[in-house]
Amino acid sequence: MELVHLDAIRDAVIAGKQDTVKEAVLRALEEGVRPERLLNEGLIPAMSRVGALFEEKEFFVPEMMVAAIAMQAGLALLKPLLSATDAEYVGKVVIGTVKGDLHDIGKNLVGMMLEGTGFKVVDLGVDVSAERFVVAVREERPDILGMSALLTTTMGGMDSTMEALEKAGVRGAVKVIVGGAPLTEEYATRIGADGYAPDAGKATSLARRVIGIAPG
Ligand code: B1M
Repeated sequence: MELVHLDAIRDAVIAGKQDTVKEAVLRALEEGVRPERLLNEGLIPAMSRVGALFEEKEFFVPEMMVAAIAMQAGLALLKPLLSATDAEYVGKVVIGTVKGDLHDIGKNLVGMMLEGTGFKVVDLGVDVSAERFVVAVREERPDILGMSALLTTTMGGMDSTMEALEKAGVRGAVKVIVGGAPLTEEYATRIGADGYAPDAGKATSLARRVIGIAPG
């Protein structure tokens, strides 16, 4: 039965039918399917399929866009369940998607999971310049700065931000973690970040680790 729900969610996201996604998510929750399962086996794989269809030129930007909107409609229903927490406050994270990059689903998920494990999250949104990251570090005084990039053409924004943090004299005041599909551990090391996480779950353990807290 769970598989039927997961298939329905995936198909509706790929077809960009947000009302159908919402109905399918609510029905699955009512029937006791765990929100993590709906996310990891329904919503996220649907986006991978959309990416593949885009590469195969079956989908173009508009289809990718409506699928993203449908995915976010489902995610909004899961958010209160995924980020609900009685976890103790452990620290503050400023997060954003780098300059030139409008992809925010992964970044939002990471923020949501961090909130669920006791972090206060200040989300700067998308298309965030190096200068804006620096200002946020100065003003918010976070424990961690998190940067996301989904494009090979924008990931260099992380490098520029690292340089800007150094130049502004605030690099030592904050731990930096990075993630996003085109990134690698090697890239993170090369730009001098404190850590890289391939997914939202690993981002939460990484965040705790870089500030010296045991995994939650
Ligand atoms: Co775009 N897009 N897109 N897109 N898009 C990709 C990324 C692409 C891989 C598709 C493809 O070709 N297969 C490709 C990039 C190729 C490359 O650079 N290597 C691509 C392209 C080319 C483009 C445009 C250039 C297309 C065009 O205009 N011709 C354009 C660029 C716009 C811009 O940003 N300036 C574009 C536009 C868009 C939309 C706006 C239509 C839409 C985004 C809507 C939105 O985000 N609000 C979109 C979408 C939806 C995608 C795909 C299909 C899905 C992305 C997604 O949401 N995945 C994507 C294909 C794919 O990823 N397979 C694609 C689900 C999400 C949960 O995963 O974001 O990877 P992800 O996040 C994960 C991890 O990466 C990690 O944890 C997350 C959760 O587990 N993570 C972190 C992410 N950030 C992290 C930060 C951390 C730690 C972990 O610490 C701080």
